[in-house]
Amino acid sequence: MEYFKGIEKAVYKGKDSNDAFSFKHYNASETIGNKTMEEWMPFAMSWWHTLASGSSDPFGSAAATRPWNGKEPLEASKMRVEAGFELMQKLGINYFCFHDRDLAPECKSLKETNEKLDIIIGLIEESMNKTGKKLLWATSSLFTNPRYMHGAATSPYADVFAIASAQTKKTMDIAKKLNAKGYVFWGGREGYETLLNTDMKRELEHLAYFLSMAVEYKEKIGFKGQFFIEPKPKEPTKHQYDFDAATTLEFLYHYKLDKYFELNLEVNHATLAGHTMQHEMQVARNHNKLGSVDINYGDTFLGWDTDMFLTNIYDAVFMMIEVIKNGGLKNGGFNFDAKVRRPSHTMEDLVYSYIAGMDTLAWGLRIADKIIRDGFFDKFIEERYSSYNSGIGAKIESKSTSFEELFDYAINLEEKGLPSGNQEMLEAKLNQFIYNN
Ligand code: XLS
Ligand code: NI
Ligand code: NI
Repeated sequence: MEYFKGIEKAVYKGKDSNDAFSFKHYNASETIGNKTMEEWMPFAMSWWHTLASGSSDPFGSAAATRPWNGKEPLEASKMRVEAGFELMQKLGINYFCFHDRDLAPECKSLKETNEKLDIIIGLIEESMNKTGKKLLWATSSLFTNPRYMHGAATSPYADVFAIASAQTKKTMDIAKKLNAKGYVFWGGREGYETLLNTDMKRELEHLAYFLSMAVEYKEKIGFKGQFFIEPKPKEPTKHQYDFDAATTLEFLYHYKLDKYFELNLEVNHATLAGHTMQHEMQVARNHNKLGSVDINYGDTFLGWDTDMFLTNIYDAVFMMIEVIKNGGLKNGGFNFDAKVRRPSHTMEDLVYSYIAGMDTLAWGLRIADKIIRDGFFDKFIEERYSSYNSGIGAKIESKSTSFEELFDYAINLEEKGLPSGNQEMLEAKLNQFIYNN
């Protein structure tokens, strides 16, 4: 059956095209710098937002018009596999990502759940072989089932920790079987609501032990994919332990897990943490930990994870600058952790939204490449720090001075006043790069 009826494979038609089903900027085989667009941006479809959720929210049931609505759950799961692969084909998206629980219905026992899951994994494997589509990363949903209400690896209850581990082991087996490029740990409910009932230190010890067992198991089964942690500061819990890039890195260093993990950063999570995505990406890049990106953005008027398809060109430019400077996302990709707005309920809307997101990033890539090749901002920054290139500055830079020497230097110093930061001039220049191209 055809799920996206009458929609052809989307092609690049250039920026003046009026065809909403075509790409205006994303031209997969076009070379930008030393890679094709497709190589710079390994796009991935998120199973949960695209196929599973159906646009339910806390105030209403699933509103999306989908061919599997009302079908028996396992039958609906099978239809989603077909629809997902058709969508990837039509969009020219090469990868997908899922939580175990997006794929198949959860049953009364773990055993029965796993049996149903295996049926769907079989179908996915067949479709992968047929189409050449690949699994960017898999993850376990350790937050949907009510048993995880107090956390999973940070639950105060040992049996819950055990079930979370069993579920993760199974999803890692699946990741290995499907040859996933990576595996994501997002601490869905690894956090707390109040310290009145929480032993934070103990919970963090448990979380670290859980991750170290995952590392051990990965080696045992020979799973070659990259492990990622996805930071998020809040939602669903009030305080999540993997708050942001810096907090997550500190946790990894503290528990000597840094060698095994990179970060999977999400735009809307950065905003919730009070950072820009560029800040998060630069923190990660400075530690050589910029692994993968969950691509979406948040509504500036709403304080939760709205997970919108990214259509903001400024965000795209800042992000792609980081990606180019990182030499690409070596082990990761751009996963559209994004959902259509609830009133955008049709199958066509799914296609429109992916095209909008892919095009925005592609446009951002073109501009970022021009900015970097031009060197205007890099030169400005270089010049701004040039007092560290000679004299006393060079001694500071090479860490070969002392408080005494700096005291003697400063005591007779005649302060000459400082240059401007020129922020507004720089912002106008950025606009010029964006709109004159
Ligand atoms: C939720 C997270 C989640 C992860 C995968 O906010 O973004 O979707 O990406 O569990
Ligand atoms: Ni995410
Ligand atoms: Ni999110």
